[in-house]
Amino acid sequence: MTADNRTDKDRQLDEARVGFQDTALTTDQGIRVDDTDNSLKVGERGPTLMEDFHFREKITHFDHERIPERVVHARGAGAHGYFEVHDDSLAAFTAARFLTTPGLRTPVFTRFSTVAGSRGSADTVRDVRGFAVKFYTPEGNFDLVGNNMPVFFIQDGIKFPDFVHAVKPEPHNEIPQASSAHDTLWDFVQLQPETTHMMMWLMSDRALPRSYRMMQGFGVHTFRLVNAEGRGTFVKFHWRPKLGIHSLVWDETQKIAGKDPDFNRRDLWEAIESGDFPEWELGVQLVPEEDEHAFDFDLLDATKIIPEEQVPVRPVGRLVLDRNPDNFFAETEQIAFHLGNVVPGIDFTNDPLLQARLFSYLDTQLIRLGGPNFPQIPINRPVAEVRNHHRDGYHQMTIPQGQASYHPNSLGGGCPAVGGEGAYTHYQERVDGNKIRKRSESFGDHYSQATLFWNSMAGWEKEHIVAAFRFELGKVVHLHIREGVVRNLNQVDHDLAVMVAEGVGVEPPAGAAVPNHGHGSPALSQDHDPVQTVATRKIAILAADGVDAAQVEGVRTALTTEGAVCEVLAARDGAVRGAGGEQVPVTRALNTVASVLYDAVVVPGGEASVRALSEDGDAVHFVSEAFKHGKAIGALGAGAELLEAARIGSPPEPGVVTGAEGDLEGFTSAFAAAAAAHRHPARDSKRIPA
Ligand code: HDE
Repeated sequence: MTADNRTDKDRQLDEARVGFQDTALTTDQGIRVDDTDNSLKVGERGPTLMEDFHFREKITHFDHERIPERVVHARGAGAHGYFEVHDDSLAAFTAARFLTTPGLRTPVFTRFSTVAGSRGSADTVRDVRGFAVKFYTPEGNFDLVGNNMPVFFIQDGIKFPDFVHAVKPEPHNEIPQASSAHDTLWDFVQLQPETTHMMMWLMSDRALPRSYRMMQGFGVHTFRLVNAEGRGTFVKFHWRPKLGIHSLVWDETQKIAGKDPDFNRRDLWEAIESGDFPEWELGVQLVPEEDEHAFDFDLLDATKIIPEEQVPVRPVGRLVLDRNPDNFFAETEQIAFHLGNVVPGIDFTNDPLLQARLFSYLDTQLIRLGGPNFPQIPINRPVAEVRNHHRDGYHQMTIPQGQASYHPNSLGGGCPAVGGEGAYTHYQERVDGNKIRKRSESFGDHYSQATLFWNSMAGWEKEHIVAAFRFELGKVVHLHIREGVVRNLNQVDHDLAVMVAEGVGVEPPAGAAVPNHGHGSPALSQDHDPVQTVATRKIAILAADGVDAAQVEGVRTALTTEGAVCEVLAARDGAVRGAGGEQVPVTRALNTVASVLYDAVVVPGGEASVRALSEDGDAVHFVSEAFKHGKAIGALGAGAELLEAARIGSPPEPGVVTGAEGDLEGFTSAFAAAAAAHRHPARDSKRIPA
């Protein structure tokens, strides 16, 4: 971030930032320390003395370094940035200034997360991803605490502890870590059919994002916008990534979890460090209040989407993440999101999941961050002024002046004053009813939208969903649980249920429970209108001594110009010798990486190089595995021999691009197009032993 586009939040954080350049080591009391490597002892070999205050302070602080991890969404990564609205057209619907003031740059901090795994778990597990954005608006903080899937597992928040207990590692042996493939989760799922729609999303590739920068975000619930006249409009929030929506494949994710458990976190960090600032478009679906009951589902039911074909997503503004945190704990770990943080112009609905969340976030943060003053932690502080009568508590960081800490008061001149311009007023909604523990009948259909999702998938997406169900249920020990899930799936689609049943040793259902309604929503498919670009894609160039240095350079220059990130990989680090004796610098040694960490691979020519690579099991495996995962593979001239060694040269397969020695330009443009397509699922890859 350059000096002139610093946000108000950034300037505020300066007050808390501490540098260490050219400083001396001190105790917490500011006393300079003469030795931090040897404790104070009686004699050189003697016992340590209690009076060694530096030793005691150092150890005590260390002993207390850990705070509880988040009960869900413990594993996350975050970044600073800003939000800018395109125009003032939402002013008819909301009074929120950050949504209606063009030119206003609202600082944000965004945290992405997995849900089930603990803080040290791998990034690429099958899971929902959290997508939480804190907007530091001039009217106070607004938190949009969403996920990368538009629906949720349950309809009423009172079920949340049950759901989370079921998905987390099992209580007797704390197995498995960060995985839904176990008995308790699927037991809950089979008995709680409202989970069906979300389970379709979770079994789809949406649960395996290639990058946080390439996933959608959703507010999930129906919220309410309220305009200056107090008129309400229902709203669903959407985030759309500029780089398109792209996923990994399951085999790849499992391998990445070992090769680089920080894969998504690293990707976000590196993109921002290299100036490829991740960007999303905020969109809204607006529903007039009079249309509340115009749908065949309930707007208050968080297991339902509003199909985009029914209510289009209207673009609102852009979110850009352009600065990594200075300190993970101080910022990413201590940030506290809360659905209840709203600004004038945004309000809630009676969605019972939303209502429960309104209680939970503040409650959990009181224990996680150790008391009621956590809003004073730098990353949580609003840029708007904070003045109230809250006092005392652990870690009070301000020095409230004056005698009056109550309202009304005369001793403080009546201040801080209540009301006035910009004060939040709750939307006035008339509600009548008896107290009752009951689910509304309008929440009763658990299958139609699961079917809608299934019907909307491309062929390869359906294959991945079936494979995911087979994998997950294959890990479930109790047969009756597998059977229960298949029974539910037969309510979604008969073919789906049969395909899953056949893979997991369950008797396939004889006939459809209900006929498939046949409707789809094209926008739900990742195949729908995909964004195709090589920008920020990681491309491996395999080389050994004797490589054609001009080709390496030509490929690298062409792809880098289009925004790709190219790395030369060889058996050893340093450099390889080009065919003409040139030094070709190596970015990484093959033993430190793997094909799963790249989006595409190129094998340049140079006979000696290709011969050496063809005899190197790691290089051959690299190419085979990239093929298996549907990645673009390019070979120039003699490079094609490595494809033969990997058994993928012929017959021609989608996304495998070969080029003649002299046709660098034709090759790079065909290869770039293949890499931009992200993956080529229509390949015969089952035969590949990788
Ligand atoms: Fe959360 N959720 N949640 N959740 N949630 C938390 O708050 C909860 C739900 C979401 O990066 C917790 O500070 C309940 C839906 C995100 O810090 C906790 C229910 C959606 C994050 C909590 C839900 C979310 C959380 C744990 C059902 C998507 C991480 C630590 C009624 C719209 C935010 C914390 C971050 C975190 C409760 C359901 C998103 C326990 C009770 C639906 C992105 O308060």
